[in-house]
Amino acid sequence: MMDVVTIGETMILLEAIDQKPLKYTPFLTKSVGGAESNVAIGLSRLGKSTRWIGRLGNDPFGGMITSILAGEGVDVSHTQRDDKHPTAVYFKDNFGAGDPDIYYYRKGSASSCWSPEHIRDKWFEGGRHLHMTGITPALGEHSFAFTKECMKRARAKGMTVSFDPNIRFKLWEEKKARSALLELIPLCDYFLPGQEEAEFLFGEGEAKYLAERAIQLGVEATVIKMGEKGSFGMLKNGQYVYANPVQTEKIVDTVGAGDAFAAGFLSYAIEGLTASRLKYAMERGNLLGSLIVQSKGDWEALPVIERIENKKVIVR
Ligand code: KDG
Repeated sequence: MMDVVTIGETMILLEAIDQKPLKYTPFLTKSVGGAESNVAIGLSRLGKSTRWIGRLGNDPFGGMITSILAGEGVDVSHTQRDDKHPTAVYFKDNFGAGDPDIYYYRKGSASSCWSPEHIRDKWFEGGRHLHMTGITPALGEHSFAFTKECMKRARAKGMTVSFDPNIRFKLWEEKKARSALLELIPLCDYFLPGQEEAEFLFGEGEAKYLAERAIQLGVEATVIKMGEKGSFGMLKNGQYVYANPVQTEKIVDTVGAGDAFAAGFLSYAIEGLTASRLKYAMERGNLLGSLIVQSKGDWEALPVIERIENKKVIVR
């Protein structure tokens, strides 16, 4: 049994080692980042079995990504390598206040060529839950059809599905993004937008209104992530709960906060949700979100289970 399967693009991440802006720094450090693999690592560190499926170039960067993920205990055995298209790269400029600026070099990458013909039934074999995000449908010409088909196939195999819209306006136009995401939401069980993303999709409103709109689209549960205000969750039967935020001492890098939330949330949600379990799941999501923003890196600071259960502080 594989607890969680995630599918998406993981890239090489380059950012300054020093405190200088990207334009001036002579020193870059090389790491990896990808919304879906960040979630897989988070869940693996919480003791869940995870599989990440990506399409990478047949280059040293693809090799670096699979090595790191395998080292984190994530199954990468179904990941595809492409001889003709490279592994994507992105730069993070974390200079100054607020969210870092992101620069993508991913057009024509191996994952942006994804289409439904690449899907294999064995990806879902023994899987319990599939997690995908709105980054994948934004990548290329056929990647919307690819995402839709993955979600449908997982459900046909009896898996539950979660979907984080992860809207990246650098990757697609607003109109296209809205209509595509609204078409994908009904194919998931757990929908996990940030408040701004939910407002982009459903119009401005309070968290309760936004959650009701998602539930009307047929999902089992939805959680509206509100950053420093915590999170608001609703079940299909209309029961709703609020989870307090976890105080953060300092915010260093906000990239990966949503993925950390998803990992914490799913570590409970994959066992099924009642109102009280929904609250626990959201509290764990809030905790992981607050931990990840306090240091550099999209996933490196994700905790191992012993750490959050207060047994011992262990950093892998
Ligand atoms: O959610 C964090 C991701 O945005 C980051 O790891 C890189 O996948 C990424 C993307 O597409 O921005």
